[in-house]
Amino acid sequence: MLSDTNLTVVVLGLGYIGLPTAAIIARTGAQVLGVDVTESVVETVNSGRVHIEEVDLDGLVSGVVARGTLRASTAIEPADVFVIAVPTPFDADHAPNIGYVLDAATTIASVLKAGDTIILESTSPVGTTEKVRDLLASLRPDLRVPGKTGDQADIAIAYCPERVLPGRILVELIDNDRVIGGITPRCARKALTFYRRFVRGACVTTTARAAEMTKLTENAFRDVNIAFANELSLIADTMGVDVWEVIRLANRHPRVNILQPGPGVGGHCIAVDPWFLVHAAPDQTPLIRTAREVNDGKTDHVIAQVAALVEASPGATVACLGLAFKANIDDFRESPALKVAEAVARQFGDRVRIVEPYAQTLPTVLAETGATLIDVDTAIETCSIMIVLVDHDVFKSIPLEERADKAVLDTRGIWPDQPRASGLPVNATARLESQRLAG
Ligand code: SAJ
Repeated sequence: MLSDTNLTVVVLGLGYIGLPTAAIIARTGAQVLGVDVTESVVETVNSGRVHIEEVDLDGLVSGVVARGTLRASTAIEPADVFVIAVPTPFDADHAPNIGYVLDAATTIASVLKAGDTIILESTSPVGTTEKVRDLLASLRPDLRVPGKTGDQADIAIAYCPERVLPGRILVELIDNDRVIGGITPRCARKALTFYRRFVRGACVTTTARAAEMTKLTENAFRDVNIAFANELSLIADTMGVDVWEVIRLANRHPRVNILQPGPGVGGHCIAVDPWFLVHAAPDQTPLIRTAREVNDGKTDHVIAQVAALVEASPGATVACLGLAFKANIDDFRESPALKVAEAVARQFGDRVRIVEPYAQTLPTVLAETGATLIDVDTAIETCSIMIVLVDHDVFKSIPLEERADKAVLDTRGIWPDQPRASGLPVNATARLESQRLAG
């Protein structure tokens, strides 16, 4: 890994990817400025603290801020390298919204100079990096942009998607292989030099369009495979078979590797990015679209299962275990657990208790439903129905004797030993004793 303490870097967007990336680059000795539109984020970072939960990030940020290699601001400054790590959400019709990327490029244009490198990391529809190039060309006609003027260009522009897993971001930012797509091969080589400062994994160069599609492909692959597992869980319910056992057994085949069913797919990537492909090629994406629908449909299916369970036990209190989109993180974006909890709380109000060790208060959507936030011990003491929505370690460790008499809907398969009642979906592992529960 190379180091050059004279290098100046601006990272635009201090979120789940931008802040860890900025901190890791700052650790190499480069002078890093993190730019964010939210004043409170800038203040938090400048005081050496973090606004997001991620393993070891707090120590790293406080260290580089104390050393003076990381600062934050709402205003951009000139730099050698600009890294764009802003959100790319989708609109109501699933059309990708690259407005924040184009805003970031506009901001960069105001300080851009010959010799600079611009790297887009945000998950983006194919062609976005070229749009950034075109925007910069129109805003800065004094600079020669790549791919428009033969081999000669004053700036380099590349696309390099992140592929880190929340909870392992600092490790994976360094160890994962990176795909670096240049507008031209020269742009790719320029970006490669930058990533070699802090990436231990292989850095593979390609075109910007191929790199953009690679990122979308990775997440669509995962979504389609989770949809397969979720579809299996519905089939297994119909057949009266334990889906987790079937998957465990099928995975003993040397070339079968089925993922896990759950209450649906959440997070800001896998539940979102496949739509970028569907939107761009609607006639060529029946499989990817169906996978999205299967995974979203699984959430509706779980909501109906929970409603049936709660309705069958008048007066019983129900604990929803978890709101996060996956285990052991505090991220609730696109979370199927949150959607289930919200639907159940809207229907059953103050009979609903929420257990989420990663939340200090209830999210707004739950705040006025009558549901309350309690800890796991109180849930064990007071709730006769338990809905497992997230496989947090703290839930996995609840022994059978503390839950044997509960009616359980385990959407994550964390309690394979839970006794179950006849008449309920086998994969709900639910034990329904409505008379006693009602009492
Ligand atoms: N899930 C299942 N069953 C599984 C695996 C996951 O239901 O077998 C669910 C999770 O519970 C969660 C959702 O899918 O709701 C997504 O979780 P995840 O762990 O698959 O992915 P993310 O969103 O945390 O991170 C993903 C990763 N992408 C891939 O694995 C292809 C990560 O490497 C990417 O960097 C990240 O998306 C991103 O930013 O795109």
